Amino acid sequence: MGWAEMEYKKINKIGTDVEGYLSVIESMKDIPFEVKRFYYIYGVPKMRKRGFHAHKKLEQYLFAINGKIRIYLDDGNVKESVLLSKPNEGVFIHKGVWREMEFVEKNSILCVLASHHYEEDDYIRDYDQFLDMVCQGYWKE
Ligand code: T46
Repeated sequence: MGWAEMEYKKINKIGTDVEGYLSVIESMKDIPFEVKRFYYIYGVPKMRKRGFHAHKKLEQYLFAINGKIRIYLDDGNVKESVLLSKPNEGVFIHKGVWREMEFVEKNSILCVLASHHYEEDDYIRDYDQFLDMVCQGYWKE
């Protein structure tokens, strides 16, 4: 199991096939940050990719409430992918990770819990700039 898959996280699932299920995610319990923003991405054509960026400080938890979405992650050294295919599984993405999201099935819906409000200045949308920042140790603690 690689680093990206280690960030793969099952969400609890309460209920049965008879009455249906309820899943819950609580800040600072199930995910290691206070949620400041929630957004969702939908209506994306099949096999279309989005993302192509990293974040300076933003941390996020992604889950597919419907359909199948492959998340490609790259920390500048290691590349991995995780398929989100159930409403009760998600992936935590640290700051400093390049991401691409491929909408494998039509009608897939990607939900995102985010640690900060929207700031365009937090985005690194140039891959070479991202690699330079990794080399310079921008995200080293
Ligand atoms: C990420 C992946 C998983 C806003 O105005 N407010 C927001 O909160 C967001 C997220 C986006 N926007 C605007 C900015 C762009 O004009 O919506 C437009 C589409 O955003 P973007 O091209 O960044 O969308 P994705 O799907 O490539 O990336 C999004 C998030 O932006 C990003 O933080 O990690 O989902």
